[in-house]
This record gives sequence, C-alpha cells and structure tokens, in this order.
Amino acid sequence: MQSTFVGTQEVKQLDQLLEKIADHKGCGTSSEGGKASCGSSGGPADMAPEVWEKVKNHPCYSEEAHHHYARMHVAVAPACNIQCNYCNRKYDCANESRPGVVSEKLTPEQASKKVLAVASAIPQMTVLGIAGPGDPLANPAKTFKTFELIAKTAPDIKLCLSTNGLSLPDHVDTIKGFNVDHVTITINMVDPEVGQHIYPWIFWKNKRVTGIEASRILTERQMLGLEMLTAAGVLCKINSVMIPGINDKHLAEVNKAVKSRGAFLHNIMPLISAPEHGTVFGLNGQRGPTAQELKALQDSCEGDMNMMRHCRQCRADAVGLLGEDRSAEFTTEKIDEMSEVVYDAATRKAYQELVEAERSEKVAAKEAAMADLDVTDIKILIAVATKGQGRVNEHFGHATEFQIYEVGSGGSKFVGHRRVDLYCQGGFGEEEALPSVVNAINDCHAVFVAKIGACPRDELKAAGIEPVDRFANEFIEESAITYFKEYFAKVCAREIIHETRGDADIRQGAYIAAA
Ligand code: CLF
Ligand code: SF4
Repeated sequence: MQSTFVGTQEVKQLDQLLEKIADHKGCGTSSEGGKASCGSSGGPADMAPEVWEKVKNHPCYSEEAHHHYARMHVAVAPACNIQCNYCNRKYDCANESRPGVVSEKLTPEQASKKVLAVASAIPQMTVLGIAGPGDPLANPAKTFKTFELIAKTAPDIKLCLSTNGLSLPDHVDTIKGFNVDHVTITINMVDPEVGQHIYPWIFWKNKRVTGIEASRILTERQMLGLEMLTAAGVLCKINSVMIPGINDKHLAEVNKAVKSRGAFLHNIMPLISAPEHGTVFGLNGQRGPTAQELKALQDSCEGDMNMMRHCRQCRADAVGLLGEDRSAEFTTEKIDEMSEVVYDAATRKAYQELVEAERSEKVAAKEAAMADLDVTDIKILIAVATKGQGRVNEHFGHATEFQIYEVGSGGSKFVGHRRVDLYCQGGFGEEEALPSVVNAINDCHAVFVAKIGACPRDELKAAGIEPVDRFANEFIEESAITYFKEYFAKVCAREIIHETRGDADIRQGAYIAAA
C-alpha cells in the first residue's frame, strides 16, 4: 500500500521569519572561546524553530545534516540564458563532478519516476534539487512541471532550486506557489566592471547583450530576485565562485550585499578550471584558489554571515550524500526497466527516525568531549576519511575525499573537504597517487582513518602528517576534540612544539571514482 506523510511546510509571517533569520546571522562569531557552532553547522539551539524545520534535513543548508541526509538532482533544464566563463555544458565525464555536467537529460515524467525510485532505495534522500545542466528558470515549464509531479507523489521531499537569477523576478510567485522553500542564486559580483570578466553575454529580451551592460542587467535582476524571495519567506543561499585576480577581493562586498538583502547562507566555492574542460577560464590558464586562500576568504566573511563550506560542486544529475555520487545506479535505462515504483513513505519515515537518534548521540558525544577544553589560541586542522554518519569509517586507500576539521579551544568545526585520487586500486596501493593526497591535506596535522597500510603511513609521517586509526568508527568531532586535548597537553609538557603547517591544493581535474 502506498502511504505518504507531509513534512513541515508551515510558512510564517514574512516579517517574523526575516527577523528570526536576521537574529541568527553573525553567530559564526560567537564560537570564540565558547561552543563552536554555526556557519552552516548550527543546530536547533542556534536558530528559530521555523528556520530549523526548513534546514534540519537539508544537506546543503545544514553542514551537520550533510553527514546523514542525501540530495538528488534531476537534469530537466538543458538551456541557459547567460554564459559564464567557467562553464561548458558539453563536457561530460562520469568521473567529473561539477555544476553543469550531466550524463542524461530527462523529461519531467522521467524525472518524477526517477525521484520515486531513488527515494525508495535511499530513504535518507530528503531533497530534490533542480540545478541544470542549464538554468532551471530558463526552462520554467519543465522545472515547474517536475516540481508539480513530485509534490503530488512524494510530499515529504523538500524542493530546491538553483539559478543564475536572470529570470528569477518573473518566477517568484510560482516558486512560492509550489512551496519551494530553498533557492540558490549564483552571484559572483555586484559590480558590472568585475562582472564583464566573468560573463561574456546574457540573453535578455530576445537579444544577446554583451560587455558591462550584460553584467549590469544581471546584477540588478539578481538583487531584485533575492529581495523578492526573502520577502516571500523563502530561504536563500548564495553561491559565489572564487576566481583569483578577478573577484576574490570583491567577494567580501558581495557578501555584504546579499546579507543586507536577507540571504541565509553564503557558499564561496573555488573555481574549477582545467584546460580539458574547454571553458574560457580553463583554456586561458585562469587558476583556482589554493585551499588556504579559500579558507581565509570564508573565514573573513564568517563574522558577517553563515558560511557554507561543505559544498561538493555537484553535477546536475548527482544522487546521494554530498561527496558521493550514486547517479550511475539510477540511469534512465534502469529506471525505464522498473515497471512500477512504490513510494513507501512509512519506511522512509522510520529510517529517518533512526538517523535522528544517531544524530542526537553524535551531538551529545561532542558536547561531552568539549566539557574540559583548555583555553588556547592554538588551532590545528585534521583530515578525516569518512563514508558518512559523522564517523571515522573509511579506509585511507578507499577515500576519494577527506573532510577537514579545524579544532581548538572553541571545539571542532568542519571547514572544507579535499578531493583526492584513490590510493587503493584493485587491492594495491597506487604510489603515484600518494603525493597528490599529501598535497591535498598538507595543511593538516593529522589524518583520521578507519585503517591504513604501512607504506602510506610512513610517507604521511615523513610529510609531518600523523596517521591516526585508533578512532575507527567513532564520531569524528568527539575524536577530533579528544585528539586536540592530547596534542595540547603534549605542547604544554614541551614534548612537541606546535607549528602551523603550509598550504594545500584544491583538486582541479577529474577524480578517479571507485569502481
Ligand atoms: Fe542541489 Fe543546490 Fe539544492 Fe543542494 S546542491 S540545488 S542547494 S539540493 Fe549543495 Fe551541490 Fe553545493 Fe549545490 S553541494 S553544488 S550547494
Ligand atoms: Fe553554465 Fe550555470 Fe553559468 Fe548557465 S548559469 S553558463 S549553466 S554555470
């Protein structure tokens, strides 16, 4: 029997909601010396209940939730109405993971069936996003038809949208009408002088507009759309691509502009740029930021606003937890072969209750570990191999990314992730991959793993990174705080001298996915 349940869709009076979001802003600064919280790591104690209801199981809007809940994208929106110098939608590689890239385009009906199939197989999949491969609002009929079908058949799934914002003001009422509570706008500039180096053209009122005029129109439409959405009580996230030498200095101004218009979260992402992508930036050698350049900008903006640091720059057809991509399990061919997909909402609800129990256990363990932290200015970074659930549960050789935590007196905080080449190929260590792994986590003092072989262990130690496997299957943050306490005790006892480490690389090319 098919059963359904309805998630909280309650919409509060606009003024109240905006006030509560505004109250919440800036709490990233409160973690100094107190409990670490916020950015997108905030919990129910950090925000109004109405806001928490909207973000608590959204893996992009809550860092804490992203260890437990999954999202999926359906690629129903092929066309785009602008051109960004970092985009080439023709590029498709099953191992590549970045916006715009997609293997198959779907009709709304195919998309709807796929959502039900994924929701049945992955009960912790809570969010359906439409993010391309073009712009969802340049394809409004397909985008909204898909939302309509999902809202009818799977009303517990949150609807999410990501847009460049050019057409946004024309669609705010429809977005609201479909109870889309989460909208992302990609805003890379608020100054057309900067924008002209990012956007060669936009398609506006049936003609192509180029140069500064294109960016002037785009930024006006983005700001108007953001104001209209926040006025309508929709939670808005802003994505910005950090492009060194073009908008890196300017993004602090973007941060202020979007904050003043009620944006909930700001996600500053690194430019992904390699010649083989065939983008303008890739071909002209425009580099992306280093790990520490990105972190410094995110840190500088955090005092003003909640920052997202766990974005994986997903494909437009991504499926699964952020950081994993299960889209190959749900190809159109496989979905078409399924005769009927039964949507079992009761089973999904029961599974999610188990997830919530484990989540509570994790938060309690972290709080207990923080109880007797000493006050110090020392902070260290720890890389973690994990498959999810907030635990140290991945082997070093099987990790395709490491999550990065900063630990100090204020507790632990997720500050990013680093994608790496798989070290273990077919049961053997791939020696050529090891330097790239070391480069990716070179700013970390330790790497937590469930298991690690002797050879990589020695090489990591030689690079000054301590491999640690004694926290296997334990909660990450509780373990990180325990490790920091021990580290600090050794510093106090003069057994070791604390030194900050260097910079690290952000992976620019395709990664080698697990077979
Ligand atoms: Fe998708 Fe975007 Fe919704 Fe998330 S992704 S439409 S808000 S459900 Fe998330 Fe992926 Fe980053 Fe986007 S990790 S690229 S921020
Ligand atoms: Fe590509 Fe998105 Fe830019 Fe359009 S808005 S050109 S799809 S990155």
